[in-house]
Amino acid sequence: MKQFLSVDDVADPMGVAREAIQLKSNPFQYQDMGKNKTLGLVFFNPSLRTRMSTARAAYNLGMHVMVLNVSQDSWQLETEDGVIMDGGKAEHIREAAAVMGSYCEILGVRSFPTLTDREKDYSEYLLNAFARHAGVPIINMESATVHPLQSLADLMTIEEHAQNKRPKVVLTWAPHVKALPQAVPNSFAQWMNRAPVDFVITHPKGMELAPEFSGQAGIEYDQSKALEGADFIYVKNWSSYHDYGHLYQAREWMMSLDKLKNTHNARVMHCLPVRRNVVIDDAVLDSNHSIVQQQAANRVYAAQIVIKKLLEAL
Ligand code: AN0
Ligand code: CP
Repeated sequence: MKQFLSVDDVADPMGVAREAIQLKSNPFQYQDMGKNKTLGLVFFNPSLRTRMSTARAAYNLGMHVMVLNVSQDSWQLETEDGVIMDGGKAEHIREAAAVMGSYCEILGVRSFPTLTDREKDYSEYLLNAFARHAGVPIINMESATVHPLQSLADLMTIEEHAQNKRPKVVLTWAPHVKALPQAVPNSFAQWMNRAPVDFVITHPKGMELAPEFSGQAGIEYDQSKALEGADFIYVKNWSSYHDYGHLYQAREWMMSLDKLKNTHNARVMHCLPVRRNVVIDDAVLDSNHSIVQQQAANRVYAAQIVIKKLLEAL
């Protein structure tokens, strides 16, 4: 694997998820692989899981890790080409990415969308600038449009908990108080469309994801119909793609125990962080239906299999 920007860098998503599950039973099997190699983690936005699980994954492979919080620790970066840099931004992404690449064998980058300029966000200008100028493999730690490390951990978790060969997986929109990116649902849809599952997306009318991500998934606007017979329910808020960045409100879409009644004893998933009693009810998160903790724990092995494959291809 030369880079990990999206599912398109993965030939066999389920195969990689199974390899990650194997790693989990023997996480130090490859502890010499990363000797004298350094992973740089570059954050333009906050993170708990991605930051800690990706570092832990690198440590399991014997690597060193350096973290840079761009907004707090370093210079403000200009990302546009050809501009006169006489404003507040002291350094251009061209130099910054190349310099970071000279210090690290692999770089992870987290950069959320603006949610104001759809064309710019969906061009993935920042992630692509890193990929072009860093000169080393890039790991996407959630970009403007996708979060593939999360989706790989999600697929692992589904594989571990599946009770039948072809589970029904439902991605449901949920309320939130802030306008959030479409990256997690876009990415989840992409990975599910390439997995052996029956995949349905449910959301209020107007909250459709970009068609290049929802792909051939079934869309059902009636949440209770969509949830019938579900084995896995993936709960996530996202802001509007069509009315770009708009915060849609519909409290009745919150996940609650009564919505699980007509499911196949569904497991409930969320990438976290989750706002309790806004997105998912306490009673669900604190019940045996919830596998959010297992999902988060799997982030280590998702990152570890990706870093391992990148190290092997150096
Ligand atoms: C982010 C999002 O929805 O993309 C990160 C999720 C992993 N969530 C929030 O900002 C709350
Ligand atoms: N799920 C996830 O990526 O969490 P963080 O934003 O805390 O990294």
